[in-house]
Amino acid sequence: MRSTLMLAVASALVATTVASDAPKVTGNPTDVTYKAQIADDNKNGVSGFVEIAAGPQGNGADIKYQFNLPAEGGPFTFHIHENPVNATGLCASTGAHLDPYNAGEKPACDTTNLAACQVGDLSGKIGDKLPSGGNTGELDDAFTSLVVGAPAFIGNRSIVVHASDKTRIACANFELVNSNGGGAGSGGGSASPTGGAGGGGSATNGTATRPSVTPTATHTGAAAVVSGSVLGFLGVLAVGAALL
Ligand SMILES: *[C@@H]1O[C@H](CO)[C@@H](O)[C@H](O)[C@H]1NC(C)=O
Ligand SMILES: *[C@@H]1O[C@H](CO)[C@@H](O)[C@H](O)[C@H]1NC(C)=O
Ligand SMILES: *[C@@H]1O[C@H](CO)[C@@H](O)[C@H](O)[C@H]1NC(C)=O
Ligand SMILES: [Cu+2]
Repeated sequence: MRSTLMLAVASALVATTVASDAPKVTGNPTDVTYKAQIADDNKNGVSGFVEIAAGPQGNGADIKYQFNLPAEGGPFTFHIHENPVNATGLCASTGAHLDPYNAGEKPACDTTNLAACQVGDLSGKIGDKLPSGGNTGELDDAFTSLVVGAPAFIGNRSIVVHASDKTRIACANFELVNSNGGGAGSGGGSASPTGGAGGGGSATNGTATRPSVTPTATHTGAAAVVSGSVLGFLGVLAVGAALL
């Protein structure tokens, strides 16, 4: 009987997370840039960054990435995850992929129908996993928001790089690196940190010292989603039990 109740509650839950296409974003502010810079001391040999600014006339976003990836463990994927890295520096703290429209991980992102992909599935949208070594690229994405408060807003979230077994091998929080033509002032000079990524992000105002990232967690985005739903499920069960 209990399992019947659980089934009923489970199907009710499933019904509440219907996927919808991501809407195209307009009105992105053209004077802000967010950057997620992998810390210099990454223990898995990952370096690089992802930088996001508005697309033309504020339509969509221009996503630039540059990674140097380790010899082993590839090919690699990278995503925008929904939460920032917390004070522990553990990439596990970033939660699941940014997926405000509930695309889910299955079916995999289809590059001919990007609106149906998880907003944060950047390597899925690119259509290729990244090989070892240097990777530089750019993605014009219609669905990424730079508007604070929007469901697909990325400014308070993070980038996670995964090995082929989905281990989270690097992560970094997005930070505002340019705003409102503060322009000539801080930061501009470091737009393309080449090679050694020296200096440790001293360009950012007041945010240069982030917790060092120690990505030891091995659970995947899928696992994070599952545990999230299980928690929700338990919550509903508790409510259900209380009603009975
Ligand atoms: C940070 O996230 C980790 C991994 O999810 C979690 O174990 C830890 O309790 C969190 N710490 C804080 C301070 O939120
Ligand atoms: C990030 O911002 C979005 C939109 O403003 C908000 O819905 C979300 O709760 C925020 N997430 C975190 C972890 O602060
Ligand atoms: C950093 O930015 C804050 C507001 O964003 C400002 O109050 C502060 O003076 C800035 N600090 C430096 C060192 O520029
Ligand atoms: Cu991910």
